[in-house]
Parts: sequence; structure tokens; C-alpha cells
Amino acid sequence: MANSRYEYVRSFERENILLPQSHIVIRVDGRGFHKFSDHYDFEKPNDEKALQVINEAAKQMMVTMPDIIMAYGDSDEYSFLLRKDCDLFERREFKLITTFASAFSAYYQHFWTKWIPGKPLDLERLPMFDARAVVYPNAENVMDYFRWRQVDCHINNLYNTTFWSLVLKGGMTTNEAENRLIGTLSADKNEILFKDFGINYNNIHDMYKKGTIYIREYTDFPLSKYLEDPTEAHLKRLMKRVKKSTIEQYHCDIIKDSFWTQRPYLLL
Ligand code: DGT
Ligand code: MG
Ligand code: MG
Ligand code: MG
Ligand code: MG
Repeated sequence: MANSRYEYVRSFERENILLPQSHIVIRVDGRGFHKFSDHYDFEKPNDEKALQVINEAAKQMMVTMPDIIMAYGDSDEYSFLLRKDCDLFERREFKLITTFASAFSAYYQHFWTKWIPGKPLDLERLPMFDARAVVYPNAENVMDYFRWRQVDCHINNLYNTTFWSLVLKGGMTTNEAENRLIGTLSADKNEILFKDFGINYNNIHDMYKKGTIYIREYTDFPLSKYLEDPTEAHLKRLMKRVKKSTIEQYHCDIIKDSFWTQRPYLLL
């Protein structure tokens, strides 16, 4: 088979190798989930079971791909952080993003069937995800990337929670609710929720307000020892000794520095 006269067509193929020694983030996002969520009657503003499905798909990605050190998701999207020195698929971008999109779509379908058996998936509306890879040169960019996604989650959730309260509890049409919210700030939305509907936004489940985080957590990491000499070289040395890792789920604040300072290995 090798060296046939047709082999030359291979030279037309293109590769894009992602910059070495830099942080790769791959984000998957559901295709047309506005319609998908309508079609399968998702609860508004948040469907707990659908979130469980997407969360399990994300966790399964981490189980099968040890190079994923952290994942963050909300709505119909998930972002995956790969370790800086990861050599998965020799860092070939197309191989990475197509594998992430197809693996995630397959896992999503698997867990949908498992958790929502009462709503079989229709052939003309199967869940599909796209994927993109972004390379960040330093730790600050990576932290800001995840902060950006969590702020987006918060803004959308506050809007959606208020919007659907106005419609489902306040009897407004969707147009009326949209107009009511034009120009409102966060404080105004909190007040509408509290005064008109007796909802204290703070009491809403953290999974909805903050999204879901999975971390490959090193429970035996000697943080205090690291802090005596917080350099990358020292961190690398310490990481050689810690072996026990588990995949942990959180719905916590990843905007504050403390989330990152407690887990320096995420950005190694
Ligand atoms: P795309 O990503 O360009 O193919 O288009 P969409 O429609 O997926 O848009 P996107 O990703 O910006 O927004 C996600 C949509 O999914 C948004 O319309 C709200 C919907 N969605 C996601 N999670 C839930 C949920 O838990 N409940 C409800 N009711 N809708 C949800
Ligand atoms: Mg979109
Ligand atoms: Mg989408
Ligand atoms: Mg989306
Ligand atoms: Mg092959």
C-alpha cells in the first residue's frame, strides 16, 4: 500500500500544531441548543437533568483523557484545560478538536439515554457539539479565561431566572418580559426577583449560579511545603511525588484568587 502512485495526494493535507509549552483550552458547545432545549421541553431557566447529562459527559472526558486537568461548564458548553506539557495527538489541533467534539457528543447521548429514558432522542434532533481550541501563553490568561466563562454563566443565569419568573410566575408575554429587563442592572434584577416573586437569588443552587467545575485533584499535594518556595521548579519536584488523584466536582467561585492559589498544579 505504501508508495502507490496515488500517495502524493497526502501532501495536500494540512496540520496545525498548537504551540508547545502553553496552556490549551478546548471548548465544546451544543449545536442549536436553543431549539434542542425547546424540542425536549427543558425546564426554564435551568433543567437539572440536562445539566446532569452534560456534567457526566464532561467527567467521562476526564476519565478517558488524563491530560485534561480541569473542566468548567454551564448551559450547553464545557471548557477543558489540558496540562501545559501535554502531548496528546502531538498537539495536532484538528485531531484534538474533532476528537473532543465527537467524544463529547457520544458521551452526551450515552448519558441522556441513561438519565432521561422517558425522552428518547429523535433522529432529526440528536445532540451534537462543536469544538474549538485556544492556546494561552500564561497562567493569568488561563485564570481569566475561566473567570470569563463563570461571569458569563452568572450574567446569563440572573437574566434567565428573572426573565422566566416574569413570564411563568408574573404572567407576562416573552416580549413584555424582554422589554421589562431592557437597561436593568444586576441589582434591579435581584430586586424584581425578591419583591415580585419572593426569590432570594443568593439561595438559588450554586450549580445554576456558578456552573460546574471538575478538577483532577491531588489530595496529597503538600501545599504548605510548596508555599515555602513557590517556584515552578519546586512545584515540578513536588508533583513527581504526589500520585493520588481523584476527579472532584465543585460549584464554587473560580473568580477569586484563592481557588487557584490552593491548587497550583492546575497551571503547571
Ligand atoms: P449555537 O451554539 O450557535 O449552535 O446555538 P445555540 O442555540 O446552542 O446557542 P447558545 O449555545 O449560545 O445557547 C445555548 C442555548 O441553550 C440557549 O438558548 C439556552 C439553551 N439552554 C441551555 N441549557 C438550558 C436549560 O437548562 N434550560 C433551558 N430552558 N434552556 C437551556
Ligand atoms: Mg453560540
Ligand atoms: Mg450552543
Ligand atoms: Mg452555548
Ligand atoms: Mg485511523
